[in-house]
Amino acid sequence: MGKSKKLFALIAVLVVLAMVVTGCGSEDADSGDSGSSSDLVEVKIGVSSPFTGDVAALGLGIKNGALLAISDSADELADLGIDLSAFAVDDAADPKTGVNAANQMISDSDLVGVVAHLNSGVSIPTSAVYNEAGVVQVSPASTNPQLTEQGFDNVFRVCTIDTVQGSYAGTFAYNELGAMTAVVLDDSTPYGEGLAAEFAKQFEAEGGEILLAEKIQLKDQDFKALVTKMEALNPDMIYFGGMYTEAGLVSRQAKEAGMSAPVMGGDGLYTQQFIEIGGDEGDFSTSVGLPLSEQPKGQDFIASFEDAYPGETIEAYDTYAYDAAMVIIEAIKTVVADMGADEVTSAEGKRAIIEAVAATDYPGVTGNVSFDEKGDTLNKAITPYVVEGGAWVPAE
Ligand code: ABU
Repeated sequence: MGKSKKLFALIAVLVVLAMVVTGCGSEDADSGDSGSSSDLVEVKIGVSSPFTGDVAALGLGIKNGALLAISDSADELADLGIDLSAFAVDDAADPKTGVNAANQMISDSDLVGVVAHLNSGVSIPTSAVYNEAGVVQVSPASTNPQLTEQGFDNVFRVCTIDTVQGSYAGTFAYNELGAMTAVVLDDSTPYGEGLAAEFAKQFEAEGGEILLAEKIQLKDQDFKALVTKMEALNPDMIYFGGMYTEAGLVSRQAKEAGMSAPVMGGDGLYTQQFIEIGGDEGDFSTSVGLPLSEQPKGQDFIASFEDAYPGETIEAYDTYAYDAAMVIIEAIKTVVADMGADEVTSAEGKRAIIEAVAATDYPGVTGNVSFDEKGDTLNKAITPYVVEGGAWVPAE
């Protein structure tokens, strides 16, 4: 697709989507520019993540990435007889809202797969809905191991898991940062609890000492009592299992109280928003995969993204959402070749899409995408980052 044509198509998608999301909450959004679609088979890919709320920066990035992939592929799919569009629904990072979003998407018989969700606490309960409906779920960002341990053969993810990320962080904190003691906090979500536990296990295995382990709750804002408790223990590090809003507030309030220990967390902190909220110079995070500039097709993605979303920031999971959508799109192409366009939205076609995704061997933006028998990516790269000069930079 030519540059201006692609931009026009994407703008059309976003206009429809904006009307829909700000209006009744969700609807399908035509993302193709294939002219008359009356002779084409309508096929939809669901996209669901938080478009609103405390973690919307990462969630909107997922929407951006997935819609870009759908827009980039619309012409090629039209040539194959498919009118490809997105069905985007806000999950608000909330399990119940997420299950409603999943039910809303699967009620459309044209839907053949979903790029969903950001939060493990949403991906895990919704996976049963997608499994029952026989549609493929590819999460770009949910890293809790439980998601792919339920025996659902339709569930995949293009991000690695928190056993990999948490143990990497434990070793990095002890061996590379020289932290001997840590306070470990988590936000009581499946992601936060799991990541913090993996960090603590590895940190202790390396020889580190956990001085205190505490839970906070999502939307907590006042951490003064917790900071007083942490300050008395004088830890070398505060490890935070959770997302950037609460982590940024913990960092700010700890520094305001005079603590020098850096905050470190996982991919949930890897956004400029963490720094805007209160993350400080010398704080650390890990995130899955390689830095964007080192991703195999990262430069191409940056160029496409800047065309499509001028002035917007590329967030941690945009390229993962792009690859998640492309994996589904590649599977649709396989099914068209094997069964014909008319069969793509049949139960057999949707089953064949699941099987094609399981067999994925795709050179994505983030690297080669392929899955193990559980549906987890074989790309297990983790990168550490540090806040330096007011931005996250690789810490290696
Ligand atoms: N992996 C970061 C996004 C949060 C989650 O997995 O719940």
